[in-house]
Amino acid sequence: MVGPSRALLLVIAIACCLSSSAMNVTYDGRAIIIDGQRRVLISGSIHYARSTAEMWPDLIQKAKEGGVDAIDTYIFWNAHEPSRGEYNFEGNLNFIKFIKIVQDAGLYVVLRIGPYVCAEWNYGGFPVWLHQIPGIELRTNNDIFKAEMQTFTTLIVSMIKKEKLLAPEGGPVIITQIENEYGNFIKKYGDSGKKYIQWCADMAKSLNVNVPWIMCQQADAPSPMINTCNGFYCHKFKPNRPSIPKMWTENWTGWFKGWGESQPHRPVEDVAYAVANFFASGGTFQNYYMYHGGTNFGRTSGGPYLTTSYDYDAPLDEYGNIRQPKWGHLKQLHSAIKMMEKILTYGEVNTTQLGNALAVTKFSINETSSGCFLTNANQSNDANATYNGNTYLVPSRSISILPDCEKEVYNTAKVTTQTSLMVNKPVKSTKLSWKWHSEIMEDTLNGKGSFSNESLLEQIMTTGDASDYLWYMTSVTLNKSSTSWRKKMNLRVKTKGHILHAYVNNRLIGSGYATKGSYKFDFEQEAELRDGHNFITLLSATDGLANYGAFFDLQKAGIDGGPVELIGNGKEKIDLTKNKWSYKIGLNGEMSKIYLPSASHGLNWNSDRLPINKSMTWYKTTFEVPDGNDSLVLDLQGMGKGHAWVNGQSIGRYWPSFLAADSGCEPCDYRQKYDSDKCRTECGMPSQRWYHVPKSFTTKGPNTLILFEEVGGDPSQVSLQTVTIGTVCANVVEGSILELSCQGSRSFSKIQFASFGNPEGSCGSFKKGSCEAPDALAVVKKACIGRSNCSINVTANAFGPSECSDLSRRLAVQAIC
Ligand SMILES: *[C@@H]1O[C@H](CO)[C@@H](O)[C@H](O)[C@H]1NC(C)=O
Ligand SMILES: *[C@@H]1O[C@H](CO)[C@@H](O)[C@H](O)[C@H]1NC(C)=O
Ligand SMILES: *[C@@H]1O[C@H](CO)[C@@H](O)[C@H](O)[C@H]1NC(C)=O
Ligand SMILES: *[C@@H]1O[C@H](CO)[C@@H](O)[C@H](O)[C@H]1NC(C)=O
Ligand SMILES: *[C@@H]1O[C@H](CO)[C@@H](O)[C@H](O)[C@H]1NC(C)=O
Ligand SMILES: *[C@@H]1O[C@H](CO)[C@@H](O)[C@H](O)[C@H]1NC(C)=O
Ligand SMILES: *[C@@H]1O[C@H](CO)[C@@H](O)[C@H](O)[C@H]1NC(C)=O
Ligand SMILES: *[C@@H]1O[C@H](CO)[C@@H](O)[C@H](O)[C@H]1NC(C)=O
Ligand SMILES: *[C@@H]1O[C@H](CO)[C@@H](O)[C@H](O)[C@H]1NC(C)=O
Ligand SMILES: *[C@@H]1O[C@H](CO)[C@@H](O)[C@H](O)[C@H]1NC(C)=O
Ligand SMILES: *[C@@H]1O[C@H](CO)[C@@H](O)[C@H](O)[C@H]1NC(C)=O
Ligand SMILES: CC(=O)N[C@H]1CO[C@H](CO)[C@@H](O)[C@@H]1O
Repeated sequence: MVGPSRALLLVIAIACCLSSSAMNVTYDGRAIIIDGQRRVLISGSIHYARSTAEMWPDLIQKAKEGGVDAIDTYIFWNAHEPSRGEYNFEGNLNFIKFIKIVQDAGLYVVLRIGPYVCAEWNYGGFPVWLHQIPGIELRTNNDIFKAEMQTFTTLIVSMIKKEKLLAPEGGPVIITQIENEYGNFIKKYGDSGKKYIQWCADMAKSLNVNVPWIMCQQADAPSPMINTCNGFYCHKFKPNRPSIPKMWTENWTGWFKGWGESQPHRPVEDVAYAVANFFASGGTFQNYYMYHGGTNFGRTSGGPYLTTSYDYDAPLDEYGNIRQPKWGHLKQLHSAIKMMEKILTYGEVNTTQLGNALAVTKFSINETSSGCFLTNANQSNDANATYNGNTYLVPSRSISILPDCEKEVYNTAKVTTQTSLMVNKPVKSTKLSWKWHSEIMEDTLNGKGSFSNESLLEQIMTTGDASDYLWYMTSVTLNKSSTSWRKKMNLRVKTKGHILHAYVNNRLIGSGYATKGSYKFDFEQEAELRDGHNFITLLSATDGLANYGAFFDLQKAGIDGGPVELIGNGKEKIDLTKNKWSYKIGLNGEMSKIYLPSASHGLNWNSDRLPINKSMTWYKTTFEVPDGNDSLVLDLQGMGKGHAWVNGQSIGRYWPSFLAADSGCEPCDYRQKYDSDKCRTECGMPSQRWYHVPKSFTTKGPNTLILFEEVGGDPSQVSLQTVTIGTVCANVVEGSILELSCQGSRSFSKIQFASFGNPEGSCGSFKKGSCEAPDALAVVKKACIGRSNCSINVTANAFGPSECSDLSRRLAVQAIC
């Protein structure tokens, strides 16, 4: 065996000591200070549990290339401690490994321990067993809760200390967070809330992490906790003491989505404006929430009624692909801001109003070292700003960055990054062949449960969230000679949600769920009864537990107290509320894990006459994965509501039959102040049609896909698809360098449009303007066809003579990868 060479050893030694050199992280009123230097820090949220461990290196690398300095993540308590004292830090819950990958990439980590995290995550990250401890009250001055919170927080801190992941020990963790957005509701918790937040601060401090602790949305955060801002805009935010920096922990790059909602988008011009405005107004740390949103695998989505996709319209899409122009336009912004790091953190600031909502903000250290932001806050008018003898075109509601107060290197509304349109393509030769199996319900439809109670129980307390499903069963006996109206009565159920299926005498009579804005609803449906014994079986399902709001943890689910009544003849009533009720938690198929490929071997799956629109049915098929690196998705159009597994691993709940409302998709203008209802697309479409299948869930050989369909669907419409880059567009002004890329292995195959002059329209609908140079198409073809990326210097003489010399000329290109 040959030992490593001396040179190699030297390299290893350097690598070791560079990556493990201790850092001193403090702060003052201006910025986070690392080793004595005030810093401008750009951070991006990537939640390890919302992707797979195999995806992490690529996501983090793309974040780094996007100009991010730090990765921010929450810690998900209920994922790590599913039962009290039983921990799971494996697979995509191995947050230590995640932090080490971030460290290896040379980035910092912002660790938001919470352990309440909100995050549209099931129950805000709390384990449901916490709620079941007698005497406990969550997020308030309750000793039982505080003891549990301290135990878990201490465990996490001890794990990162053991691995020397805190900055002073040579690790990447520079900031830690306790609690989360408690300030939004502290008043509701009264005096106990104040005591609790003081306790949080003291407890956190006692953990001696020796990096700054933050509390977001907590105006009264006790020293030394730094209060930080969350929101779409944070330029007006002021920290609660002059000795702490202005930090923005959640800048929402987009928004999350509920079942039945259209697709949210936040225009990149608006994100960039908000970020530039934040730095122009003295901010020095900002985090994108999310930089990569990812997927709520399993039953991890919060709720009720939040989709499995947590894409968030983030710079990296759900599958980890670069979303353009968002990623690239923000990358350019980061580089412009970074050019001014010293000036922004040490300079004096002076803002001068130029009229008409136009202003210049100048940061200067001395006569020769200064940087400027030119802000046009006017929402309707572009402006020619004259400053220091130069004129700058500042579009409506945008900010230009002049790192030397002279040369504009960036404007938030002048997007020069390419637009990439992703396309989903069915994988050829994957006609799926299905087998099926009905959920076995002989027990529950005949009233046989596993325990009983005299009252209608609350669902979450009863199931401990071991399953989405709880069966409520009772019976009613009709006397012989019942009058005819007694044979047709309406079953009426008052439920706290989230979904209800009602069976009478083995027959499904109907289903219901709450419409937008609520989770409670009343169910009423006609039921046919018979003389003698009648079985009433109600299946209640949750769809993600509440994660946000004061006392969200007390939000109830299920039939909880009812009433459950039979109404006949308009007014006659049989009240079943006080009946003896029998219960069963979960589905038989779920409890026997028939979604595991191994477990399903022994089962007698039917392969004949594939049932369509049949509720409570398991479907099974196999598929092969195509070669290549394109993301894989399942198109579940045609299915109703249920859950999907690939090779036994959950890819989440599905509900494509839940359509978004038809209205609310008005054209989007970045100049109007953004809120999450603006800039929606896909109105009237399934709120989630495509479901991510991570590559690491699949193998080379046949893969097993199992669906549990709750309400009825048509699996013959299901297909496996790849997500790849389709059309790429760009529209840049003369004097720029046009860069186009297929963002992967593919090459440009076709240039659909190229015009240098005054082209009109946008990606997908470009048109020639009144004039153009003759050679544009030929030049672009020559530069790009057959290449995976190309760059063109957009100058007048590159494209031949043109008659539009007195216009400001642009090159518009549309190409196919
Ligand atoms: C860390 O930096 C602060 C101020 O920047 C300084 O007061 C302190 O002594 C430093 N601590 C160490 C351990 O170097
Ligand atoms: C701020 O800038 C304006 C315009 O350049 C100048 O008149 C003013 O004196 C400056 N104020 C300070 C405090 O430097
Ligand atoms: C925006 O510009 C228009 C046209 O110059 C002007 O009428 C309007 O008052 C400006 N708005 C603001 C907020 O300055
Ligand atoms: C101005 O500040 C910069 C940055 O701190 C420094 O490099 C430069 O020497 C200073 N110039 C003068 C004239 O003081
Ligand atoms: C800015 O100046 C240019 C060149 O003089 C002119 O063409 C353009 O219309 C002006 N734009 C605005 C908004 O005033
Ligand atoms: C019924 O449920 C309640 C609430 O969980 C419980 O306190 C009670 O002991 C139960 N009754 C029986 C007979 O199990
Ligand atoms: C059936 O008759 C019995 C005895 O008369 C009575 O107690 C019971 O309430 C009746 N059931 C219904 C559903 O009316
Ligand atoms: C299944 O249900 C859908 C929606 O209710 C309906 O449009 C479709 O015709 C049904 N298909 C079959 C085969 O019954
Ligand atoms: C897939 O990606 C890997 C790593 O980026 C690369 O080495 C490989 O060539 C790619 N394969 C294909 C088929 O594009
Ligand atoms: C651009 O393509 C060339 C080959 O055509 C390749 O060597 C280079 O790595 C690519 N650059 C990027 C950023 O993808
Ligand atoms: C682009 O072309 C201009 C004019 O010919 C030239 O001055 C400039 O250096 C070129 N830029 C690059 C990156 O090639
Ligand atoms: C106040 C508010 O809306 N907070 C939200 C901020 O964004 C995070 C992540 O999307 C949510 O968890 C909070 O509810």
